[in-house]
Amino acid sequence: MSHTSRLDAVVVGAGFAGMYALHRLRDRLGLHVRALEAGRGVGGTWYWNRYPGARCDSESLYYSYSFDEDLQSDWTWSERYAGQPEILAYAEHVAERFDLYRDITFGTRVESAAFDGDSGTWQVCTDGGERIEARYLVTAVGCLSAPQSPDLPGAQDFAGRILHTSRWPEEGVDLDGKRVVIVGTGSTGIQLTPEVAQRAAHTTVLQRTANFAIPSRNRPYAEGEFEALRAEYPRHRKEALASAGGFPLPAAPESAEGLDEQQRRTEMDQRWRDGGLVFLGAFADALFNRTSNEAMSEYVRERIRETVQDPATAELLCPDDHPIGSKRICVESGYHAAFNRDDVSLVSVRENPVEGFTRAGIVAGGTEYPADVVVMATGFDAMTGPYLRMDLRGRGGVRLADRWEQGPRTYLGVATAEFPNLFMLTGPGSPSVLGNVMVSIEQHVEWVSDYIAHLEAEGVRTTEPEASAEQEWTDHVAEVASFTFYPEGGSWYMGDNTPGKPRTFMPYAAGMDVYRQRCAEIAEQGYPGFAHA
Ligand code: NA7
Repeated sequence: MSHTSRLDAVVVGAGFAGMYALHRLRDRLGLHVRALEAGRGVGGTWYWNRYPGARCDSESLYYSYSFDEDLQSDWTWSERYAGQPEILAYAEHVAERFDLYRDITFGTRVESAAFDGDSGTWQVCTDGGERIEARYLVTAVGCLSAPQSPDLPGAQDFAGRILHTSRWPEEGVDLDGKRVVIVGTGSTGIQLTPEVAQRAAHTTVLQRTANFAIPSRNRPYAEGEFEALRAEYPRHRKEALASAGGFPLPAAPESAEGLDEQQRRTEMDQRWRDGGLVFLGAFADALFNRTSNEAMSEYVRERIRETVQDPATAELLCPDDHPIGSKRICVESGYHAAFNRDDVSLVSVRENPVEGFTRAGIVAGGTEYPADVVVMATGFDAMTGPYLRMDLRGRGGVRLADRWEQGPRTYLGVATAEFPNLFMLTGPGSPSVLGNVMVSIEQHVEWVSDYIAHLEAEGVRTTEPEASAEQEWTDHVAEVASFTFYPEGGSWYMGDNTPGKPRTFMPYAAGMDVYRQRCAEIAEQGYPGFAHA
């Protein structure tokens, strides 16, 4: 039976963005707030992505909330790059510590939300039949939360199990002695493969595009090591805030141009030894200078050839169709080396696409690959997917799907015209996915909640971006991307991985530091670009 609840704000999602938004709006602003979460627990990405090997590619030191001194000084990370169980435990710890559970409704998906102009409220409908009326709608739906798999015929005939990595069962999957086929070699497939290889009788990886992957150099912190780092949190946090990607990079030469072979090599060796995403910072112009980018791309290919014993397999693993960094760079722990095992094979499906299932396995290019388990590590309808899978309607019933038909349009990535009092956290047009998302999340939540406090204080009933401000920001996001190699990537950043999706670069590529500064100026100037009613 349906009933209507009345709130000040609905937060959609209880991942790191939703949890902090709930805390801030409820405990700082004193609003009546509830978070609605499709999962049965908090953690968002880290709740859903339980596949073996799931791990953060931002360092633990920077991948946590900084807003509460006691919280950050109490929590101890055990590894340089935290794994999914530890991050999920952290999310649960935060939820308990800030008493968030009492205002989160789990197992509840928002099916639609429509703005009612007469009452100036959002009418939110859930799959449980609940209707909620709220003045503010805050979407904390994540950027990579709408999983996608190719629509392949024959799935119902397949005798084995088909899994998507982001819907990995909580109780785990028995892979021991099984024949496993993995489809997809993005960050997820690259993390998953060495873990599966250790357990399966045979692992077959179906690769459409070879990706650049940098060794993580993950390791447990030595005794006292994290405590020593933690003691310097003020400095680390400050450096993270001042950086473009939400974590500091060692100083780098401006360009590979002008450096001789040995100098280039020294820079890249150092970063290769450090591991992780810092490799991309070897030359400051890596994302817009061909010489720098090609030097780095070739360096990675050389390392792959050194690691992988079979030359044909090594060549297949060498990315050759996009500049390094134009697709999200991957961080690996034993991925390339896994192909030295006799029980792991790599198949290129670039020319021989995956076609469908038979009773015994999966077929690509006319060849059947027998399997007990097929894992789709095929990614997400990124950034806009979570929005467009809800039926969102703004003023006068306008559909978000129609407004965004040619690609997402936002002002600062947090709001979109004709959708009053809708605030998006890590929305398209924000820099969140181009680095350490935690830093973006805190900035978004604080900026949005400060803005809501301002609206409340001024007695403003509704706000939405002016069409011209939205246009300017949308053009600016595209223009910044056009100076980089990002549009060449064939990536989820561009919507390339989702059939029928318009091709636009969705994140803001000027850097989190630049973005933060711009948002701060807008707040200081009294929020120009927003129309208040
Ligand atoms: P990604 O990075 O989108 O990777 C998905 C992979 O799946 C990628 O290798 C795709 O190849 C491949 N794919 C997708 N559809 C197919 C079909 N039909 N056939 C063969 N291969 C296919 O998703 P991830 O989950 O790995 O990572 C997402 C983000 O999470 C990551 O960037 C980090 O930020 C964390 P393609 O490259 O499109 O040719």
